[in-house]
Amino acid sequence: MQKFLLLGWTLLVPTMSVFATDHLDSPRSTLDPSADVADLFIFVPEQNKLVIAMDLFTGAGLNTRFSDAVKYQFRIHPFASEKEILSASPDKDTFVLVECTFSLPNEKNQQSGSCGQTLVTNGNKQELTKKATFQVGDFSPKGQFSTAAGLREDPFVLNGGCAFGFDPRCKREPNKDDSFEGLGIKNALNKINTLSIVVELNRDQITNKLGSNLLAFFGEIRTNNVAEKIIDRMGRPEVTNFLMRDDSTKYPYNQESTLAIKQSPFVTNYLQKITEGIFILDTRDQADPSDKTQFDWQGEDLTKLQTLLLADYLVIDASQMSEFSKRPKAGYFSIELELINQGASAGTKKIVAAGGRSTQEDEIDSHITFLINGPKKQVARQDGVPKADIAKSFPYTNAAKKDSFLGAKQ
Ligand SMILES: [Ca+2]
Ligand SMILES: [Ca+2]
Ligand SMILES: [Ca+2]
Repeated sequence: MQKFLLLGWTLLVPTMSVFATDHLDSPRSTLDPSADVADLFIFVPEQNKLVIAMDLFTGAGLNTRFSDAVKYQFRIHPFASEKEILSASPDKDTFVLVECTFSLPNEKNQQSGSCGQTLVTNGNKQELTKKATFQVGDFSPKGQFSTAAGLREDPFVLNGGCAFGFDPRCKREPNKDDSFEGLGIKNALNKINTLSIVVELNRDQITNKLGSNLLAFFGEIRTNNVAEKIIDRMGRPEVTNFLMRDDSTKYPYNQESTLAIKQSPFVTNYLQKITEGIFILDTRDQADPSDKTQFDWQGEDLTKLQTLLLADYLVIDASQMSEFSKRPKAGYFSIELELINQGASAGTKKIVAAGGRSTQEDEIDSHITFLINGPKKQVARQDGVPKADIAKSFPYTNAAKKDSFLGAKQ
């Protein structure tokens, strides 16, 4: 019996670990999944709105609540120009901090939350808006600075077998679009809920205060005390679970300071793991995966890709509307790819891509497309799971599934 239970657990754990883009990847957050960032979003749904959102606790039950022991933080730093995007050097000393905290749930398991917005300039803080307070679970829009948090359906869709190619049905041809229609490829996150925090910011206020439309964005979970120790952090999707993979690398990486990563004593190890992860996907469309001459990521392009992935934040041009596209051309990594393809002239031309990452986007498709294809190939890559329709207005995600397979047990 015990053997059977152990087998069940070892089968479950690897499956859970690919359930979301940053899930179960730091020791503290593994013990307290409500302090585990699973996904992060930033997008411009309409003029003068900048939406930021964070998902936590993939597989949350109907009674799961936020932690009252941590601060949920969003950080938005400006880039002076396109050049600083490629060199991974946003302004470290000026940023907008959106910080959310939650009360201890009462005897009826009700919980309230509050989010504040601050401009930080060389350590000086200026409140941008009065703190928003709300009841967890109330997702009604509230006008300017709409803020909500609670259980939602996970907007992330994935089939790992097709994304990574260990399902033989999903063999990829080098120069042909993937077509896995009719194969019955299933979403591994079907009926999974997450805890979600969503905040609608005044875009013009943010970009005016920061003096730029080009923004770096990341989320952090910090202890709710003066030490403010980082428990988990996230910027780009899949850096830890898909690129780094092993816990001995993911755990310290998740507790690093995002903008000081180049100074980390472990930076060589992080880069080595990221590079191994790049080639696992890049070789997926090769006849001979060991033939290095067939790699699509080579030379200077590869160096730029390594620098950008290590700089673990999302990049957005907030002057542009985010295209709610199901095809990966306008969302995640689109600005970075455009800059890589500009080669030596990078940073001298205005970029066309909008960047960011919206809840509408099929992130896995974006992710495997640029890693398998390299910077040049124009082939549509996918994992065979189409993105479901996601709400296009506040709170930009769908209501929680009441029949989630993890149910109301947590
Ligand atoms: Ca995480
Ligand atoms: Ca390739
Ligand atoms: Ca997909």
